[in-house]
Amino acid sequence: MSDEVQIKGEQGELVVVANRLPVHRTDSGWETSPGGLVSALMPILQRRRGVWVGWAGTATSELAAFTHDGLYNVPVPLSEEEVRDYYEGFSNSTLWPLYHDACQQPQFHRHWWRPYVAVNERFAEIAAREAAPGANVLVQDYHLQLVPGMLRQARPDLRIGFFLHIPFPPVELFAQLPWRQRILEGLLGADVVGFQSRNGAQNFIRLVNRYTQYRGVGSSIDVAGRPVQVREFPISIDYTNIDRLAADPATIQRAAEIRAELGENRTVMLGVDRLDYTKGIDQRLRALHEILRAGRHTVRDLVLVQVSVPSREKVDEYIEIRERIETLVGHINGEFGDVGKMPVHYLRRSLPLEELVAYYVAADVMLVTPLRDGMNLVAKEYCASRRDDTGVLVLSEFTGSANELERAVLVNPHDIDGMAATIERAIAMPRAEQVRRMRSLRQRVRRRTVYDWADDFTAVLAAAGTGGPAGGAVAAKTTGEKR
Ligand code: GDG
Repeated sequence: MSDEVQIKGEQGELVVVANRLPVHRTDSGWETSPGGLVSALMPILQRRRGVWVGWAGTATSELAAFTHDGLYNVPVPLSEEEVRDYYEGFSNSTLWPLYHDACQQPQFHRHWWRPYVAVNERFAEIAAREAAPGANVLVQDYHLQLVPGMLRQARPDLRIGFFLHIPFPPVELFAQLPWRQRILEGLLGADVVGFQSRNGAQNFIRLVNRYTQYRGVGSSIDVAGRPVQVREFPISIDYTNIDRLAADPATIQRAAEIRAELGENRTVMLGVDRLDYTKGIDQRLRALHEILRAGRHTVRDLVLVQVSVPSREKVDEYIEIRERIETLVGHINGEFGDVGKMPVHYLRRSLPLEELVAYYVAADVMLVTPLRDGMNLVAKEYCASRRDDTGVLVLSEFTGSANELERAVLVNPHDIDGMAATIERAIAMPRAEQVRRMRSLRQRVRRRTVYDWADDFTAVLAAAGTGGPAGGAVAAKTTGEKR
């Protein structure tokens, strides 16, 4: 550990504010949580006296700040009621469905809004306390949209960036939100507001023009003389890490075992998602049902492995979607399965990353069919794992990834028959076409990694606000080299 590492009690030059800390508790203590965002931000955080402010993931009163892996973690305490109202309620039953095209009915409750405000205030207060004079603060995601405004009021000296990982909805949908103006003004506290796609950025500017007193010109909004940059920063993956795992002999061996277990001559299809109603898992299963029902494919030549990671299990809509998916799986297996051969293998658990990559390597066809998704990293990880340039990515046109991965086979997940026909086309795709497409997809993913995302965001932030071009040292590249 270098001597630049944050020392307890010292304020941070770069502060990340996110719903969750980048660590989780295991029997042997804290462990860094896997994920591209954490790996991308870690190098700059460790170099720049970084602080991460976030919830530890369980309802607690106070938990002392601690250093782990060279990063100073400041836990934000949440009570059980706050977890229910701010997290499961307003964040995941109001904002999450509303921002995903209202593909489930968003619920509007004043008794969720008030805790959302109170918890945002707590995050902002702690961030204000932990940030050094003139520090850069990166606020993450829909749970904390009021934090930029609150922080700006408390600490006008800070340079504040906000990034939304999920879609930002069109005017007609966002307009339903009773607290729409407060959310827009909260976000306008930032110097840079980042979205996954141009659409999200444009929706935001339109909404600001319609529902606030401020006006946007091009990609900049004038907030009482203070310019706010609004831009898209499409997030990506740690390509090198996935590519390296896919090349590992142990992964290749494991992929061969998976294929042997599933049956060498079957087309292996794969789905990997959090168990969420936005991911289109039930639509995907219904398309498979159609394919088997039509009789052109049978359980002997086709298999789907569906990995579903448990998520937000206390929220009603998540309990319902789980039941719906499990009923469908049972239905398809009951109707089309045979002793020792099932069309759907349903794994409701999180796999270790090495195992997940082995599944990517084993799969002939990857099914990524969300009804709406900010980006979707699974699609990019599949491409990064296909070192021999084979494999077909079937990708919903309603994902952020579809903006970049043009050579995927695009589908509309609402159109079950259309999706069934497209999946059949993917199954039958000649190897030469697979290779042409996958080569281009891999190149796209390799060219822009999560490190580029972090570099771009921090560079725009450093040039924004009070500091002028590259005023804050965060403009320094996250890594000396491209990863
Ligand atoms: C949100 C936005 C946006 C999945 N199963 C396992 C596992 N995973 C990992 C994947 C991937 C990540 O989880 C999922 O990322 P996605 O992007 O697909 O989806 P969300 O969780 O909804 O993420 C999304 C993202 O934020 C980033 O901005 O792209 O649009 O909704 O990395 O690999 N990892 C392991 N085992 C599993 O079983 N280890």
